[in-house]
Amino acid sequence: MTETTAEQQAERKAFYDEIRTHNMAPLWEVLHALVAKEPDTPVKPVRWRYDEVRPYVMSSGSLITAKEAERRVLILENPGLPGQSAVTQSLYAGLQLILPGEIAPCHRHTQCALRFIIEGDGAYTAVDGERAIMKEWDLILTPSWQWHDHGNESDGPMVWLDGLDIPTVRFFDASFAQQGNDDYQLDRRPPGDSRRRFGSNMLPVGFEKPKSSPVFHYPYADYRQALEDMKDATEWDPNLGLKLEFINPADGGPVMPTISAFVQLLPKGFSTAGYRATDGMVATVVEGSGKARIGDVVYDLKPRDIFVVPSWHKHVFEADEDLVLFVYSDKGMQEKLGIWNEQRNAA
Ligand code: GTQ
Repeated sequence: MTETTAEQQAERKAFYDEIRTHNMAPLWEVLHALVAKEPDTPVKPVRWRYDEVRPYVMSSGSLITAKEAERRVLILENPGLPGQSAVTQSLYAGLQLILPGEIAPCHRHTQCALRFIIEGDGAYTAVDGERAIMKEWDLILTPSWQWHDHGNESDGPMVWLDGLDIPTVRFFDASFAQQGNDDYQLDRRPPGDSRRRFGSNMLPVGFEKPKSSPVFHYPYADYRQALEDMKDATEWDPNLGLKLEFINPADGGPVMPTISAFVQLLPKGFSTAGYRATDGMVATVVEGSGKARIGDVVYDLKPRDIFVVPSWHKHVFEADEDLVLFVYSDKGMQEKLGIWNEQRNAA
């Protein structure tokens, strides 16, 4: 180690001040923070208990209409990223409420979105002229630049988890958005049309491969059955239990370029080996109960609770009963960029 004298320090500081006026800065002062030995995220583990936040979601219903708000959503903000409307560095999460008889008017944007239904049954999201009637635990996609509106013709409130790539699109300064001329779109295809066309693992020859999955509705009944069927036939992955990815059938890749979505089953009594990966995850409990240990933090888990596992945070999931989690992350985006990493069996 060479010693720096007070004189040298003063000389350097004067130099830094001088070059600052030319919008320059010395790399050597920040090199190791910029090019970190391993991920060092400001994102914090956090958990929202649904029982605690539901009253606020419901109260928002009497503050403003869905139509006036355009989207009546309470943002789930990571406490490590205050004021940024971000749940991880790349992703956004929110709880959207739509009451009986309400509509959330038609718009489109470059941001990709997924909806994961937390409560209620029978409201719809229309995507490019096709309605998906949503049930509890269904996954709905509204890919980049597709017209979408939501409406509730059921007789109860509907609440869903919105997962968007808002921070990613902001990072690239690539946001465009438009309002529809009308509040809702005309039905151009019957409900279920996309699933019937594209959900059988077949595509028309010559079909131009879409960037996002053309199957924009993944009903719980179907994917839950897939988990159940694989449960008996599968060797459990010690790190992941049984984790399935929702895919774009056109290329086997993530459902949307910026957002990957998964469902994970851990059988009663199962405890995962310590695991970490560079994709920070947002998870919600669908069924069962158990614990998530994320570093030193322990969350007991109940259905509808939502929690964040930040990038490169060692975590263990324990299932007290068969535990089903829905998870979304930026894994596919990182893989595309060649920077995704994992550590299995992390002590
Ligand atoms: O439903 O289109 O939570 O545009 C944030 C932005 C939902 C939506 C959000 C949006 C939407």
